[in-house]
Amino acid sequence: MFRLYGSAFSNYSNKVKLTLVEKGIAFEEIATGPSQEADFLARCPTGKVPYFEVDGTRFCESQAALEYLEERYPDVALLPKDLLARAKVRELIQILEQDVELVARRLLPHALFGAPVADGVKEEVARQLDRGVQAFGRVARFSPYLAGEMFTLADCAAAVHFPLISRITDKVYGRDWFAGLPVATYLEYMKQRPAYAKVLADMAAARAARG
Ligand SMILES: N[C@@H](CCC(=O)N[C@@H](CS)C(=O)NCC(=O)O)C(=O)O
Repeated sequence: MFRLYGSAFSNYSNKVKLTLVEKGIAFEEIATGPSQEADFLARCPTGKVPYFEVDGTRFCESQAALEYLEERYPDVALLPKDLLARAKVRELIQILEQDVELVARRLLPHALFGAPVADGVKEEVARQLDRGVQAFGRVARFSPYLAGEMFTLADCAAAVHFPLISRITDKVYGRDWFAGLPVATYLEYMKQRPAYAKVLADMAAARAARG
C-alpha cells in the first residue's frame, strides 16, 4: 500500500495525490504537516511534506514519487511512450517548479501569513517570475493539456501549482503572473476530471474543518 503523508493544503502533496487518483491506485493518506523536529527528520530528511512509505521504505520529493508511480503502475500511462516526448513532459515540470513555483514560494509566508519581507526581495522575485513564466509559456502547449493532447504528469503538477502561484502574485503584486497564459481556461477544463475535482473537494473540506 502506498502511504502519502501530507496535507490537503500542500500543493506538492496534492501533486502526488492527483497522480494516485488519476492512475486509480489505492493509497492511504495520513494528514501531516512539515516539521524540523528530530523525530520527523528521521522519517523525512527535508522536514517537508509530502513524504511516502511503501513496503516499509520511506522517501520524499514529489517528483521521485511521480516517477516511481509511473514505473510501478504503467497501465494508466501519464508519460508518453516516445522518449523525447517524455523528456518534454519533465522539462515542463522542472521549469514550472524550479523557475516559477520556487521563486513565488519565497513570498508565500508574506502573502499568506503576513510575514515581513526584506528590502528588494519583491523586486528580485518579480524579475525572476517574469523570466520563469515566460520560459514556461514558451514550452507549455495548453492544447488542451500542457504537453498537448495527452494528460500527463505535467498536468498533475501544474493543476495544483497554478492556483497557489496566482494567489501569491495576486496578493503581493495585485496581479496574476499567469494572466498572459490560458491558465484560467485550462483550470476550468481540468475541473471536469474527477481526480482533480476530488483533490479540490478534499482541500475545501479540510478548509471547512479547520474553520
Ligand atoms: N521539493 C519538494 C517540495 C516540498 C515542499 O516544499 N513542501 C512544502 C509544503 S507544500 C513544505 O513542506 N514546506 C515546509 C518547509 O519548507 O519547511 C517536493 O517536491 O516534494
